[in-house]
Amino acid sequence: MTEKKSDLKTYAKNTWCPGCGNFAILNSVRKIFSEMDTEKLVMVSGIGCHGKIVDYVDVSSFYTIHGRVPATATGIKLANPELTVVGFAGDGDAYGEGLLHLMFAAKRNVDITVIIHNNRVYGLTTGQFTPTSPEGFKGKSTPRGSVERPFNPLLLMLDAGATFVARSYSNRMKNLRMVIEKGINHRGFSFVEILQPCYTYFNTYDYYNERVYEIDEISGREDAEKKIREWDYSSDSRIPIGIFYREERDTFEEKMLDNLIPAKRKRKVISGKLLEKIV
Ligand SMILES: Cc1ncc(C[n+]2csc(CCOP(=O)(O)OP(=O)(O)O)c2C)c(N)n1
Ligand code: SF4
Ligand SMILES: [Mg+2]
Repeated sequence: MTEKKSDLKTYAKNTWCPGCGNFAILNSVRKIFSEMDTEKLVMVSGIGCHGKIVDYVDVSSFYTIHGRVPATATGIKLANPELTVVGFAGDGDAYGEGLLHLMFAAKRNVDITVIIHNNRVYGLTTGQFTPTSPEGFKGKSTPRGSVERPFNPLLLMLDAGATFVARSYSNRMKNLRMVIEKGINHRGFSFVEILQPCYTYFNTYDYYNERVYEIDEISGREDAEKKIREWDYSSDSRIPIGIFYREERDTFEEKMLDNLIPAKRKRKVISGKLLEKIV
């Protein structure tokens, strides 16, 4: 049965700070999901302010442990490939605690989407630096400024084998919706990073508003890499947003499962007596 719900709001009280970039992501996601068959949708979230998004959208969801969004989403997709699985992870969550999970999901080309709420700070734990905080970032754990250079997650994803690599900015609503929608519709592993200012611990609105610009979709890996390298998460250069890379490739579950749907497989019913014997 096809199920469509109109606004997808829930009873949960929203506890994000006023001005948080997460609101724009939430609104886009609600709009996109309300056009889809919500019965076949599953949201998976990590731990952090971003993770609360699953409380605010009336769709089946799984609140997983820190950094394990790609692993949990992969498990759900493998159990039932008929589901559309969309993960929501933080930058600390996906690039810190769970980086290898993210890279292996990209390598396998599982047909899931992972949306990163990249505020470049640990928001929920009140302002520590993350792998994409700029050099010199002053926060709770780096009061004199971080001495580490950030890495570029889009480059990592391209190299790991993601077949859809995109970035958007929460303050560019049209682009945000377009990129998320195309990421979800892509067959294969979709990596969508959203620059999402944390109003309270790292207010980057002015910085992004001055630098962000939209690109036309790029064709070819070399040009994608060149464009991705334009901004290194520290420099004062312009910041491209849009779809950098898209490729068609067989998915992990297509190759592994050969049209089998494990969730629909008949299981042997264990009788009470047998169970007693086992126990
Ligand atoms: C294994 C593990 N380490 C640390 C924590 C504590 N912790 C909870 S949320 C969080 C930071 C989350 O930051 P991020 O993923 O960037 O999400 P944001 O709050 O910025 O949305 C940390 C370190 C935890 N829950 N589990
Ligand atoms: S701490 Fe930052 S990321 Fe978390 S809700 Fe507040 S503004 Fe948003
Ligand atoms: Mg964060």
